[in-house]
Amino acid sequence: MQQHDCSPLSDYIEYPSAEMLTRSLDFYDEVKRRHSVRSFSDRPVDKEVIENCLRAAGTAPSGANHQPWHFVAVNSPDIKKKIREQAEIHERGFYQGRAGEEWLGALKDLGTDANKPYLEHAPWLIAIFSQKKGGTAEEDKKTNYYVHESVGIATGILITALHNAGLATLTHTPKPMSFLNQVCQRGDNERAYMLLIAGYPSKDATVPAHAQVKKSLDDIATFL
Ligand code: IYR
Repeated sequence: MQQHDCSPLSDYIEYPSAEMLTRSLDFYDEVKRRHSVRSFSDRPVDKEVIENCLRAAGTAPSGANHQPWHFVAVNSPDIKKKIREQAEIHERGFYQGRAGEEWLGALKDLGTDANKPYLEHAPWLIAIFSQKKGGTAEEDKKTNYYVHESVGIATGILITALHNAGLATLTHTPKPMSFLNQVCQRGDNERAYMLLIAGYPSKDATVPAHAQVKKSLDDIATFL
């Protein structure tokens, strides 16, 4: 290995193999209770919880450790209203034809439509931005690598951290999403990647039957 500054891996924890097995199963049991929710309560959620979940997301591996992401956590009712207005304009275009028949057919079992009341009801909207350039310091203009993969991993950790904290989430990708740059005051060096809705589910929240059908291990994995 090339000479580089480093320190010992001091926070690694090895579990006895029986514990490793139970931990792997416990984690599966925990994450399989995560469902995308489309009906949120307006109950407030502490900013500190969101901050900790964002810290967790920020630990994600990334190309050359450039951490090519920025998260805008929106709690302001005014900004949430603006996001809802813009998103619904785009969603109406999508559902009224832009999506095409095949795509709309694929969404039928989820029961989605252009109305997005949760964008105002939920306490937190987290707009996730990716950065094509940046490097490790804000002012750097270095090329970032594997940006999509890196931001995707960070988003996955964020969703898992929010679920672990006891919050429901929904991934939302209105198309186009560029209005988020303007509403969230992010420059054109950043690209809106996803909008994550987070909060308590409403009492009458449901999970579509279609969303509960997960492929079996045999379907998703091969061991060689
Ligand atoms: N963005 C739209 C449509 C939509 C698309 C996919 I792919 C989904 O899995 C769910 C919805 C909406 O939010 O309604």
